[in-house]
Amino acid sequence: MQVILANPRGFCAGVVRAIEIVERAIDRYGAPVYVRHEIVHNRHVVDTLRAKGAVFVEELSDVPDGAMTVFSAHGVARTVEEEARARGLPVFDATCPLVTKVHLQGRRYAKAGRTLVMIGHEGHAEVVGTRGQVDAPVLLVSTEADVAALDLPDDAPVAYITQTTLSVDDTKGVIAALARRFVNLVGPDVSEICYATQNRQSAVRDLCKVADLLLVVGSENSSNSSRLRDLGADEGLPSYLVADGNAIDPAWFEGILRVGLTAGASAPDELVDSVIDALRKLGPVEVTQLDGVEESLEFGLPRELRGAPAKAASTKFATIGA
Ligand code: 0CN
Ligand code: SF4
Repeated sequence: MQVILANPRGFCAGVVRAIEIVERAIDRYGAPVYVRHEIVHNRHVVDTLRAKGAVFVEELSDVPDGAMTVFSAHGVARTVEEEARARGLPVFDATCPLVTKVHLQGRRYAKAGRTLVMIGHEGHAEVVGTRGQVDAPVLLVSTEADVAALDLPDDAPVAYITQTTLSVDDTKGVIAALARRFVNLVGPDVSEICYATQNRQSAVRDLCKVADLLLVVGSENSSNSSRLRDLGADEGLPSYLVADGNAIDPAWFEGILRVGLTAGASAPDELVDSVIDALRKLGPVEVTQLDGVEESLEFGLPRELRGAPAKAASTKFATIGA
């Protein structure tokens, strides 16, 4: 069997920064460090950080007074920031700068008097956070049909913003539907939203041309990882989202010669390795990698956490519980 790796794949700059914030906070201030929501949507990352002293909670009310607190990469609503401030909690904000950029866009458009439409998935942490960062109603659409159903006059001044981890193609379709309906529409170009989402999806499209089956390493609740799996399915390949090598079902590979393998932005390389190891148990495997865009973007850490790397920073995300 040939295993062909997509390029780029796996960790993006926002995920690297978010994980490093938790590791360095534990290293500098000691455990426990409370993290509001999964720092990134990957069970192995969460389990590994938990083993080092991170405590994951969904609400700030579960954080004891005075405890060091981290906001996840997906961002939080202003009410959460205000609650933390009112309680005097020491906070490191691991919101990805590209998510913060969307918050700022939303506020700017609302200030200019435009009705805001967010393209995203109801209930996703980033969508909840972004809608809660704008002091104005933010209408939510996921599909072109949702655009048709918006209760707004066609000549209303409208602006759109988007969740960062959507299908780039679907988003283009929804933006086109907005543009067909609203004569006075502004919003960012899809290419400005998130380089990592865009690059991982283009890499999977290339991969689908040379593979018979697609494996995406990532957690079920990871939006960007799920979109990679969807893309494979749309391209007509049997496509599976797998947490790690243990999730491989040998029956999937009967008659398959070329396995395309990628990983979502929140999935550690070690999990990709565990999938390759699992495939080797089925028979001889040759691993190759496609050429792809080189990524060099890095996001700076909060001032208090800069300097020498945390002792823990080189952690390998072992497949805990595997
Ligand atoms: O899997 P993630 O934690 O988040 P989603 O893809 O579900 O949004 O990946 C990091 C992306 C961010 C923010
Ligand atoms: Fe930031 Fe994009 Fe990574 Fe999300 S996927 S953390 S927006 S770089």
